[in-house]
Amino acid sequence: MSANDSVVISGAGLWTPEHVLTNTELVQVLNEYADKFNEEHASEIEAGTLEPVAKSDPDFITKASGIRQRFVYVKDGIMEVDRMRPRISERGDDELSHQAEMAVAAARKALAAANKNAADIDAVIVSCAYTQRSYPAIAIEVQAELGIEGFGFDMLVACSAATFALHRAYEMVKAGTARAVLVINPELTSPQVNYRDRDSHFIFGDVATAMVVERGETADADHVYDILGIKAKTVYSNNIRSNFGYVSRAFESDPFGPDKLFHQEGRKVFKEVCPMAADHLAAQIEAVGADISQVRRWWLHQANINMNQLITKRLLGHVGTQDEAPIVLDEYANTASAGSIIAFNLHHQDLKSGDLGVICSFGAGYSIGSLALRKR
Ligand code: CO8
Repeated sequence: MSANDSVVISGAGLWTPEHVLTNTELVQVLNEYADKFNEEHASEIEAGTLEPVAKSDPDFITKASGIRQRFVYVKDGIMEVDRMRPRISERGDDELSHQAEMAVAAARKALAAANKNAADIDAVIVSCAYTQRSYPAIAIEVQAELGIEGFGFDMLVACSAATFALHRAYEMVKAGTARAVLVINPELTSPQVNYRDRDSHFIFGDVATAMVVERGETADADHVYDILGIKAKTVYSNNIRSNFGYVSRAFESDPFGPDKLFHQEGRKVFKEVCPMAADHLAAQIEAVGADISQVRRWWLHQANINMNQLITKRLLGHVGTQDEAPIVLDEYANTASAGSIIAFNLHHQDLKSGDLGVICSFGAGYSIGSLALRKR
């Protein structure tokens, strides 16, 4: 492939919130809530008409997931037993929205890494698990804040939002409908986390990532990756679900009840998604004419360390090392679609010219998205 017809990732950016929430802190507030709730409802629980709130355990969390802490956009409110949700200040229509602020911070870093400015970009895609409103699109607000001409739009594909948006950017640049595209993933997950549910209170963290996709011939950054191939797959599953949406207002049920927050059948997800992801990755490598043993780095989705170990074992015949398949979820937790992009951000500069790497996401939908890359 010559520089003339290649499409590349030429810059990546990562914005990390300043607030850390440890497993111990999360468990402390959940267990305090459980004691309070169970005491207040002792008679119903004893009569068998109400389930007690189950307590959590920091050792379980680390062992079951590999997560040790997460970053949150706003910590205030989460640790209050009578609230247990972030206290995010509502902003006026003429102020930059929270999610756009996160997005802009990551986008500026990606633009700097790609050696590009606003005038070089023709399109902005904001792609993540949730947008804080439906319209105007967050991407258009980001576009205005950065002074970019052209167009922007939002995309939602849960855990695969980042990879699927990179696919669209690749296609736009390849088709010539945009010279360069800014793909941004402001993952503000904490407002959707049920901090009262031990099965899921530890899973998510907040972050924003961004990437610049452009034509090979215009790229002049220090670290440029040719996109050799892209691959996507979706299979409908209810095992990871949130029923929150604009229709919630019209239902008779609580618009913020447990089913309107993130919930999942974690064990089923683990069992079903791991083989799908391993097969997908093998097919992605084969499709670009390479062999698994030639892949220098795997930037995998970051939901659970045991999942990543199982997938790399199946692919490589051994559990991938930190050098082969870096883990970032111990520090960041699951950041929805941004996980594999965080891994890329933190672990790509050491690759040498000609080295192959793969970005891959897997999760809700189910959805799997990958990109095979070669360092220039
Ligand atoms: N403390 C103590 N015990 C616990 C806890 C806890 N916190 N949680 C569960 N237990 C108990 C269970 O109740 C169960 O008890 P019992 O045996 O008596 O029933 C026991 O521990 C074992 O539970 P599990 O079988 O559920 O434990 P696992 O070993 O399977 O670990 C995991 C649970 C970590 C959830 C694991 O199954 C997992 O990671 N699965 C993969 C899930 C996954 O990857 N999901 C993707 C979700 S992300 C995504 O798709 C993006 C969505 C959009 C973003 C949303 C943003 C908010």
